[in-house]
Amino acid sequence: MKKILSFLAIAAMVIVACSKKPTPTPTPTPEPEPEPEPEYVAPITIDGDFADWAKLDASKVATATCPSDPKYDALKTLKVYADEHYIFMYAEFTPQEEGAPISWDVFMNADNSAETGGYADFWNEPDNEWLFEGGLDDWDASLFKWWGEVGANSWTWADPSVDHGDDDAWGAFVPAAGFCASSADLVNGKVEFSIMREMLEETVKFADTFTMGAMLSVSWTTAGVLPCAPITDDNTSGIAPKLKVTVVK
Ligand SMILES: [Ca+2]
Ligand SMILES: [Ca+2]
Repeated sequence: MKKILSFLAIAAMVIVACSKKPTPTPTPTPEPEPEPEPEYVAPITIDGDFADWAKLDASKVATATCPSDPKYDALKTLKVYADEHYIFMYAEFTPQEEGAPISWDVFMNADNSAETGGYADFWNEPDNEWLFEGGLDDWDASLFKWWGEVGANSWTWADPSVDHGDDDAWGAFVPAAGFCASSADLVNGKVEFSIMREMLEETVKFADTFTMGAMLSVSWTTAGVLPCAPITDDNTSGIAPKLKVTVVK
């Protein structure tokens, strides 16, 4: 009888122990922390210190250099680095006096299409739908739109049916508003530029690869052009294809 009672007592203890077994609380699956968007850091600062250019991946920098026997020799080197936020340019040119009146024109076939734009002149392709123009050492440039026939070669960068002047920024499609910048060392012939894409994103549509050419003028006279080719009997104007730039993403 005592054995039976002991057995019942043990059985009761087991039942109590089993009944007291805590129900495990399910561990909530942790929500994955969203990866923060990496903050964009501009690879080039427009500050007149050109050391940042040496830090770029050279394979992603489009470069044109002046050959021997060019038609215009003042522009020696043009480098372009484009990402989704900016178009950056670096140029070396014949040293100038402080305050020299130099202008910097950039002709862009931004959409990389011959179905839009015009103005070949120094280059092979009349497909530029945009011109950025401003003073080289303070390149708060204005944006001019191609108004001519597609593929025509003329200086038709404003509505030809309207008289233009200072009061309408000479017909600029987007007058200077801080979307372009530069920092120049005229005496040593070096300059860096930027175009802020965001301020023009509704206007200028850049293809992943686009083409462009640049012209440096002193006192409104062309002094340097890149890209360019050597003058030969077959190419007396040193005309070349424009520089092909691929946007780094
Ligand atoms: Ca810099
Ligand atoms: Ca075009």
